[in-house]
Amino acid sequence: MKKWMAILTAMTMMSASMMSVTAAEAVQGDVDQDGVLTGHDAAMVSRHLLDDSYTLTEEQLAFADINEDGTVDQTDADMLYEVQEYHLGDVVDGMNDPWRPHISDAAAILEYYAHKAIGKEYAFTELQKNLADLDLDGDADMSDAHFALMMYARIAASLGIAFADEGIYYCSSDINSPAHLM
Ligand SMILES: [Ca+2]
Ligand SMILES: [Ca+2]
Ligand SMILES: [Ca+2]
Ligand SMILES: [Ca+2]
Repeated sequence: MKKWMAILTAMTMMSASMMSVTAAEAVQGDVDQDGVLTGHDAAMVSRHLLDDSYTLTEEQLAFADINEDGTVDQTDADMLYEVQEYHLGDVVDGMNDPWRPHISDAAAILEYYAHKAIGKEYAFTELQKNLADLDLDGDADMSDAHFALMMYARIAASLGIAFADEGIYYCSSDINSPAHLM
């Protein structure tokens, strides 16, 4: 009987410690739940605030409140952008300061898309898949590669990604959007 109690107690303690590990791993601000605070998280919050056609889920909103003041607003988007470890589109090789994908990032997105199109695996991590999803539609494909190339071209022409300076951390092909990029 004592032995059973000991085993039960050990099991209870084990599951309790497993639960606390899970809780500790949940990082506030990690909206896409890939374990890293990135430009993708900042872009999701930014777009939620500025684009009526885009809404975060209740669970995502709970993570979006990075300063934990009970509301999700521009302060959260700005803070997330400040603390991000990787910029949106920076899928490979760094080169991410200021915010810009390099041509190697666009190439990696295209390779990922090409492999997926013919049903082959391509070794992108969850983090890379999120960073590759520049248009925030949940998948990395041609339109994301297009955005990455456009950003690269703008930087090459010294045009910059102006709207990032105005607290807008996503890009859009919608001509009426404040984040319009073409
Ligand atoms: Ca994240
Ligand atoms: Ca907040
Ligand atoms: Ca890069
Ligand atoms: Ca996409």
